[in-house]
Amino acid sequence: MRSAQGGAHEMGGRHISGAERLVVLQRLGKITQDMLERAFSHTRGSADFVNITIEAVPREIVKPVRLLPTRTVDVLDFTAGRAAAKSELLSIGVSNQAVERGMEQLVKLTDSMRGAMLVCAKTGERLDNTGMRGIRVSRMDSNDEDVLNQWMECQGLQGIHAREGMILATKVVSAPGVIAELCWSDDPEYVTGYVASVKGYIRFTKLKPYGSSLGGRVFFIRENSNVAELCKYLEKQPVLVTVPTEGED
Ligand code: WAQ
Ligand code: MG
Ligand code: MG
Ligand code: MG
Repeated sequence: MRSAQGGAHEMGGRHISGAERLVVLQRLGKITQDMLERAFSHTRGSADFVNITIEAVPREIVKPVRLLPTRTVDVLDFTAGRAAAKSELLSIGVSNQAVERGMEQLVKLTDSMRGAMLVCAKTGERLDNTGMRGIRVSRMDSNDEDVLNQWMECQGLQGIHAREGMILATKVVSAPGVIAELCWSDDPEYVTGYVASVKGYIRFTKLKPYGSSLGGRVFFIRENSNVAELCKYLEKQPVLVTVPTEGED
């Protein structure tokens, strides 16, 4: 689902929200209904354009991927949060120049993108050519909603933002060539963001000022990656995120 205000995205409408699920046929009605409600009662404003696309996915091509381990870092304010996020990115192996340029490209956005920016983890150069649209990751979900809810409760996590963030980040980090992701929401009330990599999903309690409608995502990509292959994986490869059961993690 993608929704906008002031007409469709491609007609210059302002991005309101998006969501993607991977579910069994029986849940389609309920989930479509939930998506509609979300589009019309979003904190970024009410949508006047909604596009819902439904496609069948052959079960054989669905790839299971284990949920990233999660940790939360409490920070005083967004300045401290961004500094801590930068340190985390450096420790993962993103170059200093790429961290600075990647963060700068996110901070200087004046409007919401629908998708993410692909940025070279060495030079910080933008690698996709989708401008303000960005690359939208799709076809991912948890393999068992109840198990995920239980797991989140045990971790002291709650809410749709964390849930969707973890699922998206787990798929993104599993993609060929992705080294790390940096994200904060464009929903004005949601200030917690994260850095994800094979090391885990690291949440920082503040990565932007409260009330700001500016957010986005940067995927840091290994130098010389095949960008077309990567985009195909991010946009098309169905992924079901599995929650580690006791004794496994
Ligand atoms: N694919 C690529 N980029 C996306 C996608 C997607 N499926 N969904 C959102 N984005 C980009 C896009 O530029 C949005 O404007 C931006 O990210 C923010 O999206 O508590 O809610 O859905 O664990 O507002 C982080 C959760 C929540 C932290 C992030 O982002 C936590 C969030 P939002
Ligand atoms: Mg979202
Ligand atoms: Mg990877
Ligand atoms: Mg949003």
